Amino acid sequence: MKILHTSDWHIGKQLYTKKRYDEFSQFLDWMAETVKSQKIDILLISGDIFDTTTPSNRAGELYYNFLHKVANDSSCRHIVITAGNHDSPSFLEAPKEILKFLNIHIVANIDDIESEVLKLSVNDEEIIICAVPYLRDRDLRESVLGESIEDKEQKLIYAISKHYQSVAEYAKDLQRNNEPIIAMGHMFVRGDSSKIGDGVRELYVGSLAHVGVDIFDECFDYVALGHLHIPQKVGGKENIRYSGSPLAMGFGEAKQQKSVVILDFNDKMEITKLDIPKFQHLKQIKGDLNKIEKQLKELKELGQSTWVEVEYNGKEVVGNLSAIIDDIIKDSKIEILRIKSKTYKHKTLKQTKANESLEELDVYEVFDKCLEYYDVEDTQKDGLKALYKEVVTNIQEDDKRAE
Ligand SMILES: [Mn+2]
Repeated sequence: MKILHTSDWHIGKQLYTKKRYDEFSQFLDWMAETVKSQKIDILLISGDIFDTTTPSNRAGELYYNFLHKVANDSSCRHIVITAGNHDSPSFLEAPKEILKFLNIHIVANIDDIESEVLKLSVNDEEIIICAVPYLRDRDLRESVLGESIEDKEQKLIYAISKHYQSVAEYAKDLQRNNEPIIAMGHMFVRGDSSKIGDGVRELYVGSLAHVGVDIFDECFDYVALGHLHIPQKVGGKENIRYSGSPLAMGFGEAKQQKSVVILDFNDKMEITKLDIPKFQHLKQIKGDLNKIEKQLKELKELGQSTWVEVEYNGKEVVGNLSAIIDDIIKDSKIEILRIKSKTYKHKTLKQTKANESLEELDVYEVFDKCLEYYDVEDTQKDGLKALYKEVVTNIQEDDKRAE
């Protein structure tokens, strides 16, 4: 039996104002082809299928076409999809009953343990999948007025580990012939190899509990995690992994080799990583004017279609930076998606370039500007930023589709 583990597709994700449907479409074709050529029996997608709780029609179309293609034209017997923190549980679950006919199993809510634990058969073999979606604080426990952030986090960690324990017990009860058990999850699990600066951590983890790798029962042969975008094992364990996102979700991820995990259950489980091709070159260029010019010229020589983010950090103020850059990249396949300037940022709250708009700033940058505007003391900034992050996360998690 062969299983493919992937996560964090974020279909519909834009880079600044640039839409990426071509890339998503090429990736989904690659994925459908891989499922077929690798003779995958079960496909596991551990959350964050879509980038927002209200995906566009185009994003939805890509997703359903993919599901149809795999269900219709491959050896794949089952697809198991769980919701991540970016997904709308009600949007994912709306077609649940009809998708069941195609052996596509959607778990986005934690109604009861029974619906999270699936016993799937492939030919004459069986396997148990504990399809645990992203666990929201409000789904797990009642909040208590006046509790501190630390209190809240401690209780959440306890509730998450209790949930995984009940799922494990239920799975063990279902076991008849020592069938393998796989758990899925979408969360931040503390281990040694998680790197700071993987993008996700700073953006979303602020208000997510950091559970330890010990919450997973020994009965799990493999834990298929989603949420972090860098492929990695957790706590040095071969069988507890983040598959990582298939596309670079920001310029910070441009250098990473993206991959999926393939599990082959014969006598014992074999784990391999399969690299995903890059469908669009992204490049982050940083430095003073000289460095930026040099790197852009080198990139132009390569002649590849490349999307670029430029970060100017020279000392002197260059008023016509974007004109200089436009001149260098003239007649090339380079597109500049954004020019950031550290130099200006700290000097003024005015627009850093003429066409900078609120749309191009992310919500955190707007808040930073606000803190500067009101001359907030440095000592207060971190606390305020943490609270702000929590508010933003709660808004992102609000299920706009539910009603
Ligand atoms: Mn996530």
